[in-house]
Amino acid sequence: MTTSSGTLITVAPTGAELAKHDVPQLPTTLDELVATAVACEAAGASLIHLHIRDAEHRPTLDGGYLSAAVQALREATDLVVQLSTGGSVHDPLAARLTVLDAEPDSCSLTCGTTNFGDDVFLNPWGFMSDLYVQAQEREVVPEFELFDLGHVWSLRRLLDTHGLPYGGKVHVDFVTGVPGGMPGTPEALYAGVQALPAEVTSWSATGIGRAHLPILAAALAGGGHLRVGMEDNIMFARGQQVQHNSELVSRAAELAATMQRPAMSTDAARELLGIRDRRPPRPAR
Ligand code: KMH
Ligand code: ZN
Repeated sequence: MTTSSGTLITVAPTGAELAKHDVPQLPTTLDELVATAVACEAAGASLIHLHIRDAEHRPTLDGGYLSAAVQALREATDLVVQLSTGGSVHDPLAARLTVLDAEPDSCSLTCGTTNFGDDVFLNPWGFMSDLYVQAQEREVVPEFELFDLGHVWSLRRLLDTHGLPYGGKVHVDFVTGVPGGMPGTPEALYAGVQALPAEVTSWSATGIGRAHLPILAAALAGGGHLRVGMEDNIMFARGQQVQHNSELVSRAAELAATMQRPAMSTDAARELLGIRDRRPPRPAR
């Protein structure tokens, strides 16, 4: 794994856990998502990790909603569009596999079951394996979500069993600080980084809640990339809620620039991740 000169900034704007009535500024409608994506791209994001909500703002895996979002974001931005296959803890495994029908550029692939607060986020081997193979067949690049150290070994098993993902790159994202997963500490993050298989070409990290800033700083210091967004953290500072995802992206981009690894372009992100270019032809913006 070589340390990249730029920083991939992923924005995860919505997630499946927060309720719109609790956090009204959470982008849940298609118009809000598109406006968020445009602002976050301008602020330095190159990849968007998407959970989609229905007309009642509830998490949905409905193919119509997912396809509409993928298409709208491709038309409005150059961002790499990644759909969550994790969904919400209540989504059945079979429905989570259908996410690929919406033809995203990338999909999340969590490498193991984890306790998730009072719930269980289910990712048995058979599901991971099916998702991996279907993503290969559909030329969708998986991002391996590692919530715990043991997930690194499940990634090893996926690579040994099925070979490299489509595009030949292996990008992982450490999701730290979920109650039940690895703690959001630099020590835990670096233990995971040190255990990564040699095939891994890049890694990013995010810290849930209070772990947001320590993990952001540790990821930058350790040569990793960044994920930010209201899916993971809604506090910008003590007593100050995030009003727009772009605030988090801007701050991450400023820190990355200070660390001499400025936010990378969407083209550089596509190359880093081995993404097939599905962008529609259009006049230069
Ligand atoms: N909502 C969590 C249960 C993913 O997007 O792949 C799972 C999650 C991971 O957010
Ligand atoms: Zn997610």
